Amino acid sequence: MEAADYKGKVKSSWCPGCGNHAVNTALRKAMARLGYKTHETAIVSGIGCSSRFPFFMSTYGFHSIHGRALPVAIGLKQANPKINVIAVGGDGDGLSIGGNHFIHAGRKNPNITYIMMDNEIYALTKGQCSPTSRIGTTTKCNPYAWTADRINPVLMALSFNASYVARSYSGDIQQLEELIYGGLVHKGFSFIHVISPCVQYNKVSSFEKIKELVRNLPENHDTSDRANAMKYAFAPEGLYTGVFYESIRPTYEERYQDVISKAKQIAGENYTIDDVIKQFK
Ligand SMILES: Cc1ncc(C[n+]2csc(CCOP(=O)(O)OP(=O)(O)O)c2C)c(N)n1
Ligand code: SF4
Ligand SMILES: [Mg+2]
Repeated sequence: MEAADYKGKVKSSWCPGCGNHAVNTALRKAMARLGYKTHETAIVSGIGCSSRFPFFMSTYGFHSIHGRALPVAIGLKQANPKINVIAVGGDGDGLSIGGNHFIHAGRKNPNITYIMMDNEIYALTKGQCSPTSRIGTTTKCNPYAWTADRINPVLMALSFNASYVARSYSGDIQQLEELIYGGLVHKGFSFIHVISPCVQYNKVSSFEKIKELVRNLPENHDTSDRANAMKYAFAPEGLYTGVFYESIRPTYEERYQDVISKAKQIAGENYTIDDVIKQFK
């Protein structure tokens, strides 16, 4: 497979210059390196500009409802663990309405990849502030100033022990591809936070501004040291990019198989849902 083979029939509706184009290209390149088959891969999203992603791919896709990409993706993986499941969406989708799912996905460690395209705004609905908007930001909805502190998605993912945590930005497609590739081969919940500027509604966090802020994590950064990863995630001097943290522990699907095996031992191989219902009659 070539990266171009993963392009869907639907022509991208993202604005020219939108950061999400780079994320789409980087993901397709990483998938080509791994030889992913389109019929064995599903891209799951919520609602937002970024969540239109599945339409532009030739894999299976599920454009779910706002904030619900992760539960749908986890359910899909649990039902058929052979499928490569990639959840995608925006900062609003994953940190406002879907913030709760983000926390619990990390704890459960399903073997899926989650790519968050963070443009620090609700773009689809024409520019309201999001949990990552900078304090003082003005929009049509907040003509004077945005007043809430920001969520730091990398710090958040580290705090609930997501087992692969990385950050990149849409201006560095090579790094983006490497980090997404790392997330796809990782066994467990991989989270890639992508600073992905919206050229239409966010004039504050432009490509130029983000370029000034980003810097690579030091080459000797120990990715098994979660506390140190938190220090870099928290760093006030700039936006670090690279792999912050990686650890291996049993996945949700493996733990679930354990439960099934134990239940069969206790209740017997032929115990069915009808037997369960009988108990309540
Ligand atoms: C239940 C529900 N609440 C609110 C909305 C309206 N809505 C659609 S997209 C969106 C936010 C999109 O922001 P984000 O997830 O950051 O995606 P972006 O468009 O910035 O890529 C909102 C609030 C909705 N569709 N459904
Ligand atoms: S409105 Fe912003 S986020 Fe949406 S497609 Fe255009 S540039 Fe991208
Ligand atoms: Mg957004």
